Amino acid sequence: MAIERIQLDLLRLPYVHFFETSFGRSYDRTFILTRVWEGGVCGWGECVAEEQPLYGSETTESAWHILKDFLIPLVFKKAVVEPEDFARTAAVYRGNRMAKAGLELALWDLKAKKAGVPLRKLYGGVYDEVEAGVSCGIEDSIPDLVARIGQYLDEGYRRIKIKIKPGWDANACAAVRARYPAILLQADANGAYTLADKDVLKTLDAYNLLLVEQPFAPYDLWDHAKLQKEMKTPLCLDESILSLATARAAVEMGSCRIINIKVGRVGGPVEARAIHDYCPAQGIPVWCGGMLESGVGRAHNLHLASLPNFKLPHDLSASRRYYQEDIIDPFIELSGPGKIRVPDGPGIGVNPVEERVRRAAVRSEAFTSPGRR
Ligand code: OSB
Ligand code: MG
Repeated sequence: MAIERIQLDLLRLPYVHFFETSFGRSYDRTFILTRVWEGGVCGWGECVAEEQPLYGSETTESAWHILKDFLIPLVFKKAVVEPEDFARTAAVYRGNRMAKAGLELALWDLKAKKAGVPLRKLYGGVYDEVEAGVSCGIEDSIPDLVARIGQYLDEGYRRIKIKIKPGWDANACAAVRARYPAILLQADANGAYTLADKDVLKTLDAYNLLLVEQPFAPYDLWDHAKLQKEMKTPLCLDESILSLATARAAVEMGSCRIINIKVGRVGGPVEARAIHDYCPAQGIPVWCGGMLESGVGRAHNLHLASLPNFKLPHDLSASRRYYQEDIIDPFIELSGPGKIRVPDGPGIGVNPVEERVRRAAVRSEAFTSPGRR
């Protein structure tokens, strides 16, 4: 058998509430939805590249180009169907990990659907429910942030992450801690600091944070190691971890004590799995990060997060925390206080609604295997 057809859709979905990080504020999400067909079965994936190259170097347009001109032709030319074969074959091309992951994810959904099992079963996942968490952007004021966190706690979330940047860091942590002394709290800087800010970062030790995520730039493993030596709070790396090789370098250097795994950032589930499997023997817990995915990407994250070394609460929230009308049916919801069930049906276990996909699409293109038609 071989993949017969692949479709890309560029979608734009408005957020329920703006999302601001140290990179800036955004009001909607543009991303690529991927689909692969074999024998009438369709697998779905999502490419998490964003409109601007702020978090990572890829963009929706660079990913579209890499998918259209390199990865999709490769799938057809080599008759690749198995996701593991795709990962190996696509490795001839450097970087462009989000583009690669977008296609590999669709092949995993297809594989699980053909086998008639939830994707979690193929991965060897052990949890049928995972720990949720909500990532709170920078707000107009500290009271706004405290109020918004109160709203999420009322909805049942138990672990809160706040975005920090110079000028919105210790003050934000202090205010949130004063109001909610007992919640699970962590902070994410998205690389907004340098070693010159060491003293401010060290004051974050006072707020009993689960972790501080990515204080310095992605390539700065060495300065992260210097900071970790002087901080009690575990550092967690996100943007820095692009592969098993960078994970190993970070761990061996002492740059972090926790790793955030994002399937898009590391190039797909095969590489994510390799990092997940390497970490336990090093004493490094991992958790599943998010990229404000639609329900397709988030369902994929839920299945991945069912693997055994995902030990800390994730950036996995309900559909409505992000979007008024998620593209999937049913929506993802909290299944109990601070928990989300991994969907049970075959594959990712949620169904994109064609009509909503069409309404959100700004561009679509289908590719057919040259051997067919
Ligand atoms: O750094 O974790 C991050 C969103 C976009 C880009 C980077 C990050 C994030 C988030 C959102 O924090 C987490 C989520 O999807 O819930
Ligand atoms: Mg992060």
